[in-house]
Amino acid sequence: MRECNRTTPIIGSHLAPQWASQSACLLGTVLLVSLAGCAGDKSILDPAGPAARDVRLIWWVMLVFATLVLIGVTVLWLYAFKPRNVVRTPAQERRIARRWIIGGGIMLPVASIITLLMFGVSAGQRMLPLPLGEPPEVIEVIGHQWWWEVRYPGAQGGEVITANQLVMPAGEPVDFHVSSADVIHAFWVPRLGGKIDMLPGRVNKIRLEADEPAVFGAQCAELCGVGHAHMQLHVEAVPRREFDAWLTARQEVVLRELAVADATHDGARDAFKTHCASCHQIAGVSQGGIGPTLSDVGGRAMLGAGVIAMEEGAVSRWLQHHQTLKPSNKMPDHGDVETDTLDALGAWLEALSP
Ligand code: HEC
Ligand SMILES: [Cu+2]
Repeated sequence: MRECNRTTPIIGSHLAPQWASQSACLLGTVLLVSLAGCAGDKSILDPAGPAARDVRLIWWVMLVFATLVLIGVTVLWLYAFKPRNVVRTPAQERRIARRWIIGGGIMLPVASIITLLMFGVSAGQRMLPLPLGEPPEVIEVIGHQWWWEVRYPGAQGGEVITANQLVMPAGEPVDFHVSSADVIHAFWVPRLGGKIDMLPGRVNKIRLEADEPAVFGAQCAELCGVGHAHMQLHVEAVPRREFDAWLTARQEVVLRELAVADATHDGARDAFKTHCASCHQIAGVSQGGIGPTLSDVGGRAMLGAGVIAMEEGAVSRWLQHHQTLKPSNKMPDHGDVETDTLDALGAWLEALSP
């Protein structure tokens, strides 16, 4: 930062006021900081699938194009200030003005937009769920304030429903059918492709593919209320065989068995029926549909749509502090439930891991 405060002339010694060097430094700092966004599990600049590579190409094309336009406009703007001693007739003035309007105001934007459209349309085409020889896996994602419901209607042995985690097969296209249970959300896995709006009462479709098994970050990309920033989704692409096994482990019959098998959790199950069953579904125990299903909650990587990592004691911690961890989320505070009961509930729910 010391460098930044020096009044090093940048443009030309007598022309460079202090603000010029300072703004250059500020710009440099902003650019450096934004470079930090180039890596990581939510970076569009680090694509992990065909659709995302198209998005990155558009990003670079637009960056280069916009930079050229900026330079061009700046040069013209400086040129306009050049002192000159020409006298023109009003007719000449009008002709020059007309040229600028037609060239700079009509032809330049039309050419720019057509060039960008050529890239945009071909990239968009690739994300469309067009018919394929072999129909792809369909995964339904439904946005809720502020969590994700994920359904696998094509699973062998019956539909599988989970929440706040998305497991998909790697190395093959997957069609995502997205919608919303309340307000508008947007489904976005930056390393796999473009975002798509999740609208109540409508199903939007996007085709994404992960080249290889990996874990990706995803984020709701449409401001949907106070919990919007805390609406993240853990996405995991796994080999096809692992994916099928994962689904089999989440069949209703398996989950039912899991939920009622262990007699040491009888107390927790009863407490659940009293305090939680109206909002949460657990196979074989309850049918509540307001909050995320908890049938397989112990197997999730994160709780609260990305708020805390799942580890021993995490569910109990969530139950006691969820309004601090994720302010204003739609689960009521459990201040009226004894801490011991919440601990017992936590231990039972963590055991629900197929
Ligand atoms: C009024 C409805 C309601 C009641 C009652 C309720 N919950 Fe919730 N619960 C929710 C909602 C909504 C969420 C999602 C919060 C979020 O992440 O924004 C949630 C989230 C959770 C989660 C996190 C799941 C995940 O994948 O992130 C757990 C665990 C949980 N609830 C357990 C319980 C337990 C145990 C009880 C009873 C003591 C309970 N809930 C009572 C509505 C409710
Ligand atoms: Cu949102």
